Amino acid sequence: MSLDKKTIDRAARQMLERTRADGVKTVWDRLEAQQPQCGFGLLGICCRNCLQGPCRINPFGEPSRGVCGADADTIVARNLLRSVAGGTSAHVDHAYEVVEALDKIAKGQIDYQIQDEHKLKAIATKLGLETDQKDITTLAGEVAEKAFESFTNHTSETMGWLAAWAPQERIDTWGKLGVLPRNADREIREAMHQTTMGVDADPINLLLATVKQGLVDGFAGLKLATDIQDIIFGTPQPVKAETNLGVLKADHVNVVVHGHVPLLSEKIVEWCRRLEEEAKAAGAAGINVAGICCTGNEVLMRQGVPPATNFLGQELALATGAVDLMVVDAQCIMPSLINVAQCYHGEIVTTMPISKIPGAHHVPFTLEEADQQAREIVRRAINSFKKRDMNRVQIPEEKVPIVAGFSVEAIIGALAKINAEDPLKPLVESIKNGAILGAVGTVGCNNVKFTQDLVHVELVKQLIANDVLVVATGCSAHALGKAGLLHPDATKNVAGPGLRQVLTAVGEAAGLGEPLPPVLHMGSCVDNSRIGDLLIALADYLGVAVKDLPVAASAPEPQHEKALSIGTWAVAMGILTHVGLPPHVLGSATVSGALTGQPVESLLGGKFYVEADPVKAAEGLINHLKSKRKALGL
Ligand code: BF8
Ligand code: SF4
Repeated sequence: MSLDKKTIDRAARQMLERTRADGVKTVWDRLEAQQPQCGFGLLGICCRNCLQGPCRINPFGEPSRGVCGADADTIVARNLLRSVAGGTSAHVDHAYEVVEALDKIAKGQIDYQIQDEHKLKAIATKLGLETDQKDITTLAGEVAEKAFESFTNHTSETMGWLAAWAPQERIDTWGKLGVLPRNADREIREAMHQTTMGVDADPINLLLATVKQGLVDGFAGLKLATDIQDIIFGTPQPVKAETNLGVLKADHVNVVVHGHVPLLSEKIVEWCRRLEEEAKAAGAAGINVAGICCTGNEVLMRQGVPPATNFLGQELALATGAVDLMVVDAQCIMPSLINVAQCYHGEIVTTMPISKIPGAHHVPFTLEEADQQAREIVRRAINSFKKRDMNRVQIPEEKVPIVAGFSVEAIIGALAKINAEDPLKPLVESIKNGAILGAVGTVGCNNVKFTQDLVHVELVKQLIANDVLVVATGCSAHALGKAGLLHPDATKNVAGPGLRQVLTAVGEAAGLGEPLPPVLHMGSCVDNSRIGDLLIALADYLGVAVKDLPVAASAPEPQHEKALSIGTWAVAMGILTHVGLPPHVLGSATVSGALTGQPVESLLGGKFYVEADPVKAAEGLINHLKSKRKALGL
């Protein structure tokens, strides 16, 4: 495969030339080695759910049933439900950890603080808790208790975090379909039960259970994690930084945080700052910390830490020979990091009991001893710096300025500078008068089956040129940042005239001296909840349902099960959700037809839309926004 086919990122290309010259294998080589990938797996018609299997369905004839009699529809729907439950469990487990931290803060057991008391009170109020005359730690304990109930309880009532935040119209819709979740643990357990041998064979019933998982993901995963993280670490505000491998510094100790849960990365950032002098004593100019994947987004939003790269660049960061230590928690971490680090330099440190890699150094990170462990990890990085061979350091020059940190609170804050009484009005007016055609959230991963970042970037360029406001999270936000689209210059040079005029007016009113970027970086993948919050607020303001807004979602290069669970939540919210490639469902016309058309669209208002070509996808999304505008009489 030529380098041009592998990535559009120039820094990544430079590193790929290096790994090729050195004979170091990367994710692209391993994809090639996997060819041809199994057709049964791709179509989703392989079942390994019992020991009578594995069973494979012949898509062109016989056998049309597995040993137990399950047909392609059943097998595909079961596999999909398990994948979505996998993604959901990752987000819920993440959320659980931060709730546990809040609970321990309330009990005075750990050295983390509550940074946003205002948000704590707002959330407590929404949950129906009395906030007057309560001290902050008491209230934090009560909020944690409510959050725990959304994970586990012994009633059959609707999950509290959903009941408190979902619009009534949605709750009614989901109620009629019987998909309102009770609590996260029960629903995830039930999905495993429902899909085990000899339980559910009805593909539509299995799809409804998948929708339920999407709701667990959206409310007990994404929303709960974001809410509690904002309470503990602060609600993000716009911040300037730079991105791409050029943020690594040859003369500094380079520490990279990679993974998802900011409980670890925040402490690492803190200790990188505190141990500057030790690094200088070791001959470095200081300590430079950079991020990869979503924990990178978390510390970018709140600490201004520069993101080094996104999912597909993780091995290439090590190939610079300049990363002294990469510390990881969970999710999206390639086991291959060890081999690349062994060839170039750097130590990989794992930190979680559920996420170990042979060859990595393991420091069991706990909330109770977070400071000691973070200090130990940063000291290991300083030691590793001493062993670095400077002759083998090769850092690409690419680094691109970005603006990130657009929480809903930050967006409303900027809009309030135009209209303090009624902050949403300027945005809604701009949508109504057509200056802004609508909004698209681009989210999710890189997938090595695509040229890295290509679909994200080309799709978004088309959208903003056509006056579509884009909000972005996850590895999509990284891709757009590297391409210069998270910067005011892109408003001047790429955005259409209507969008440019609105973003310039808001930027000036907010005293920024420049326009807002045409793509608003809203955070990590769990922060997709921020997009949900914004849409709920907009729909409420307009007195319509979220499904009627001129908006859409897109995961241009999805790879992870989490992208599937997030996409399912978006569709359940009533949003058209574009994916650059379909999940493994094409072996069932019933399942793939339902997801991309009926009955999903008529039942929920949203559906999936599959298109690999970014220009065609942009066209499809723009047509969708126009049809929604028309239906609203705009
Ligand atoms: O949670 S976008 S590749 S890093 S799964 Fe993973 Fe996908 Fe990146 Fe973030 Ni999200
Ligand atoms: Fe085969 Fe049925 Fe067992 Fe699946 S559950 S492996 S289809 S016998």
